[in-house]
Amino acid sequence: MLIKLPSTSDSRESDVTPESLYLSRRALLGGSFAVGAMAALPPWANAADPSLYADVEPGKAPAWLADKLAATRWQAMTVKNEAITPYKDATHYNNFYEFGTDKGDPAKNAGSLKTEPWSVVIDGEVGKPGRYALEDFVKPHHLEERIYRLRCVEAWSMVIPWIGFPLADVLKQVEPTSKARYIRFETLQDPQSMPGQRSGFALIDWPYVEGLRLDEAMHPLTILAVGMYGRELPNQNGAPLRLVVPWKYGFKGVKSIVRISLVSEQPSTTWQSIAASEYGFYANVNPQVDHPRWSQARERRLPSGLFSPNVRQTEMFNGYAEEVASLYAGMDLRKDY
Ligand SMILES: Nc1nc2c(c(=O)[nH]1)N[C@H]1C(S)=C(S)[C@@H](COP(=O)(O)O)O[C@H]1N2
Ligand SMILES: [Mo]
Repeated sequence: MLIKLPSTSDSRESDVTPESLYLSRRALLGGSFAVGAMAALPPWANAADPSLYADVEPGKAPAWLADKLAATRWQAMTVKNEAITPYKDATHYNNFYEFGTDKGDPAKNAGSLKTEPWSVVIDGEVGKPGRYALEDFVKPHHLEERIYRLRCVEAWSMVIPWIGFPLADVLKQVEPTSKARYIRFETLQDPQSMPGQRSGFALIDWPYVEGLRLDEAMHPLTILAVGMYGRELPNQNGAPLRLVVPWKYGFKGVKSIVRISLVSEQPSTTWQSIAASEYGFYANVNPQVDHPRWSQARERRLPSGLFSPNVRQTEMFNGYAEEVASLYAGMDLRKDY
């Protein structure tokens, strides 16, 4: 993203799912389910059937995950009056530089990522450090569907139905010490399966690292995702475990996590260390603070094409200001971008 300006999309117009179509599909589905605690549910949101996502490629989750996915609390949170981005776009327009820098590269190349077995290390300032098999790591948590906006710093956006659980639930279990003030995440480093780590794209000092302040990590909107569109995560979207922080630019959402460390100092993160003047640690979506090379006031909502660019105003904190603005009370968001 350092080297690319926002460009017109390579998505096809035929991919467009008009919102009216999506909503009517939804209205056809009956049933009832528990009301989400975080947001009032829209009247059509009474369905709990992942088959409502059109054109989703069937997944092949391991049995333990398939069982958990089936028991997801659907639409625990949603986005009102905005269509979900078609699965095709969400899985073929990606940033995952470990698999190449073109938007289509991750879909083409991420098949080489081996997600089983997978383990996650928890270390640093915690009472209960350890290495967990993914199954044991996910097992204690009830999965929820969280439909969130995703706003990339490159000024495009999507609406994605993630499936995951609050990061706060994990943190409470591992018992951060009083010295823990930040959390640091690391992506897998495996040049054998990740061609981008072998290539000459030397800007990135692998592995990809991201971080949050502890209160941001504990916020109920912050989740670890294991699925999307009713199925497990496709490799190109960060299987088998990725971070989703909906009020921040997409690059905070580190993929294919192998290590979570509680630390006392603000970690040095991948994009910040490449270009600190362009990509900050906070990276809160903010239409008033432009990127040095382009405006952040607007965004292209995918799918978008030359003839229907689908441009919309970017919202403060990506539309989650009511929930998260208090985390930044008294801070100068121009300085702490
Ligand atoms: N490990 C890793 N995580 C990453 C990236 C990456 O290149 N490597 N790209 C980030 C960026 S810039 C964005 S916008 C989102 C894109 O997520 P998506 O492809 O699932 O839409 O992933 C983020 N997580
Ligand atoms: Mo991004």
